[in-house]
Amino acid sequence: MVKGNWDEFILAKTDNPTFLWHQQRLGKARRNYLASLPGTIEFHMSGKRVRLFHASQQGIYHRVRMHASPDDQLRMLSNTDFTGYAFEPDLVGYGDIHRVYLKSFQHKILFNVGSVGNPLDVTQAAYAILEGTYDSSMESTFSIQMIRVPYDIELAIRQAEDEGMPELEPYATELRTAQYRGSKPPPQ
Ligand SMILES: [Mn+2]
Repeated sequence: MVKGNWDEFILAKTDNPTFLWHQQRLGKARRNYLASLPGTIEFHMSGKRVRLFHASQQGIYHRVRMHASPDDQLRMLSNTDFTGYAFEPDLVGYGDIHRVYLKSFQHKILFNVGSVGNPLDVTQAAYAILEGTYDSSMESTFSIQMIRVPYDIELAIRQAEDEGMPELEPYATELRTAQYRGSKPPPQ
């Protein structure tokens, strides 16, 4: 697991009743766990150098969208003070935007794993599986699977309602429509 923007937001000292509700629900042990998460994870797999982070090479709050310029997307594979300079990734995987995509560049790949609990492209949970020889610098077969899983969205909404989760309506609408509460309808 890597640290995301909400993992940090949710830990901040606050008077906001929604944040306080979530902090209380998480409890101390989980909050400590979130605070301990790394910003990046790096490993070799089948001869590829893989880096994972939440939002971008700049940090957990710097967002790079699916339709960002190719230059901005290619920069996702560069090194910064946030990523450190010891590793030069061939592949970068990230989250943050809740939309699945994969983009190939010369010798490099950028992919987004989407979101399990709040997908904003298709109303199905999303995740990726990287398959290859872990911790190996030797070139061999490698794959990235993008997986979509239909699930009982109405049950998830009912459970949140039963627990008294604040701001239920926008959450329910996001789960039902895969459309972010802050965004305009997508172009047809
Ligand atoms: Mn995020």
